[in-house]
Amino acid sequence: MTEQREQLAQAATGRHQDDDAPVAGHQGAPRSAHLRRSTNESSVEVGLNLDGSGDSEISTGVRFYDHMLASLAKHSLIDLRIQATADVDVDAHHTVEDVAIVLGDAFREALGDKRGISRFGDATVPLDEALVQAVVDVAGRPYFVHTGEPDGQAYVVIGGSYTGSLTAHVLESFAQHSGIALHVRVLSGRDPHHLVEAQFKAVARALRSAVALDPRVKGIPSEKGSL
Ligand SMILES: [Mn+2]
Repeated sequence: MTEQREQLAQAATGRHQDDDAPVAGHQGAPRSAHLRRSTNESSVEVGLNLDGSGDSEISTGVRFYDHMLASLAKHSLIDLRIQATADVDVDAHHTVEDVAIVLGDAFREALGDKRGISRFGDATVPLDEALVQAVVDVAGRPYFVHTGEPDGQAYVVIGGSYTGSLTAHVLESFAQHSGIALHVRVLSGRDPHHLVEAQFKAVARALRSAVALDPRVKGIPSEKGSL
């Protein structure tokens, strides 16, 4: 399998500076990334701005996934531009996974050295009967814990092509490639659509807190000195 990733643009601020140097956001430059990845199975392009307002323009060929990614953008305040073409005639799986991979790579790229960020985020979000808690540590060490989906959720098909098992797969791929520790606990819920959407919204709100620039944070928020 060939893989080509091209970095088209990046926010080139806030890196290789002293710990007390101003962070990117404080200088007014957006923390952003634009990545492209092509394989024999998919072609994915992601533009991302952490300092956005939740705008999105998303086309993956899997409409329910578009809906989830738009929700992720809206509630994280991260602007997202995602274009993907893939073998959806085979299955939605490659599309969904590969978009999550590039999204994670773009997220990590946009964060740079993580200077000035809050680092942790914790959100509990309801969607009618569904309730989900997401906790994030933008630690540079990938980890994913996923609990609580009701029996059968993994096997439901939503919108004709999105299989329930993809939710955990997306979140794990994103955590691995963005370098975050991500815990997602489904606390309650019944409707398959709500169960997925509440997870994306909870993750969005946790990410929003974690990547927020805190003016009281001096440099990189780690005793170790790097994340
Ligand atoms: Mn919905």
